[in-house]
Amino acid sequence: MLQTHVIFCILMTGKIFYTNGSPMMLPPRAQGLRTDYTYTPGIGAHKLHTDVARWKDAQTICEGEGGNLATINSAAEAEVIKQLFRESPRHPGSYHSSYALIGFYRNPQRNGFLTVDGRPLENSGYFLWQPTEPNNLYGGENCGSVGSDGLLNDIHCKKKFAFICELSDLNVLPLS
Ligand SMILES: [Ca+2]
Ligand SMILES: [Ca+2]
Repeated sequence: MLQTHVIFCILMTGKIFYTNGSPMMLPPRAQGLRTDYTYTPGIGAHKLHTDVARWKDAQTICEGEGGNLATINSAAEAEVIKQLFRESPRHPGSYHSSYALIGFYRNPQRNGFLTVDGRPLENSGYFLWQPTEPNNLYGGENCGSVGSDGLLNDIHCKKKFAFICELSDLNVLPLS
């Protein structure tokens, strides 16, 4: 019976949902989770906002949802993000719909980039750039983005793009 229920959930949702790293076979609503995020076992909870914003405003919106602009920590997480682009390819008002803002920025003190938790981007587990990036085009590309190809690009902080939020582990737990 349990097995039947599990298969039913996978067929209905296309995803296996989880909290706290443990398998969970009920959809987010039944677990008190936000339903506007995509939950991927072992990777995290992500949402592609197609209502465009500047990087700083995007980070504020993500914080309001209990997370941050996303940090990509693995090639598997990049695949999750590529899928979000496939599901929502059009971002009205975006400077470029092939990009979404994520949680890294140019280190103001030194060369290189930091993730939103203040650590070097190189420590995130994933730092594959698009060819010729980061190029700091016109000298003002101090904010981080990911392309629909799952590769990184530095872009201008004042231009508006779609953006990807990621919930921290604690905020993936059911609301009490
Ligand atoms: Ca992540
Ligand atoms: Ca660039």
